[in-house]
Amino acid sequence: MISLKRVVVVVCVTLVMMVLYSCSESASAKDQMEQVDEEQSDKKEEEVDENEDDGQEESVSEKVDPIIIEAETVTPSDDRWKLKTELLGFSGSGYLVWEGPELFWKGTDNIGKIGAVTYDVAVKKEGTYKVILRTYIAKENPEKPNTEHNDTWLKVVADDFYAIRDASKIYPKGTGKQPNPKGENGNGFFKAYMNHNGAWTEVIGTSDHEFHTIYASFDTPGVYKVTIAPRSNYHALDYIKFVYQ
Ligand SMILES: [Ca+2]
Repeated sequence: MISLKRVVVVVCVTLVMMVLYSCSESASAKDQMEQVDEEQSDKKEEEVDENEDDGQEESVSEKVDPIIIEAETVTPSDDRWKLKTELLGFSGSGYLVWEGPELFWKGTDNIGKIGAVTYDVAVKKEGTYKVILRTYIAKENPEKPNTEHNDTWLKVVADDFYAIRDASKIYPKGTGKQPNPKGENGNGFFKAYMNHNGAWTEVIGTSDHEFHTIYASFDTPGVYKVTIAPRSNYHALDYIKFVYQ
């Protein structure tokens, strides 16, 4: 006859084994779930890493920030340049407007000799940059709303300073290079003009009736000079911008 004590021992041992097996199975299932979670997590991290890699590659090899020089950061020596803030939408702390006489210099050799303002341009990466002026026709002319008060003399001291329209490449007189633009130019200055009334615009080009886009190329990083000088009066200048090509 089996003693009660023996029955109790057997039952207890059986129960302990069942609990242990259950725990083992549970632990195993938990391990598997954790493994799945880790794999999914790893996959997500890989996806994130790939995205980050894409961004880093672009930022290192492709992205060169535009260089922006606010016109008002230099105080012109000629006080006929006025610092203004009336035309909303300007950048920085304002813009410059020439309120002296118009200086077209037709048939003379005086381009850039009155009212010139020179700025430093810090070029961190060598290469070619599109040169833009952000400007505004700041005086209404109902008969010629887009072709008056719309140009400024512009010179960049660079390894190459030129303008392009399709296959045409031109240089300002005074650089020793040809061909030259149509209309006035000289002493290394282009006539930089736009034809957009009523808004700030970054569109700027040169050569009369055959708009050429202006570029400057720098062979090495360094600090270069860009000079603007008044041509039309009331051609408001917000900033000069160099856009890496
Ligand atoms: Ca400005």
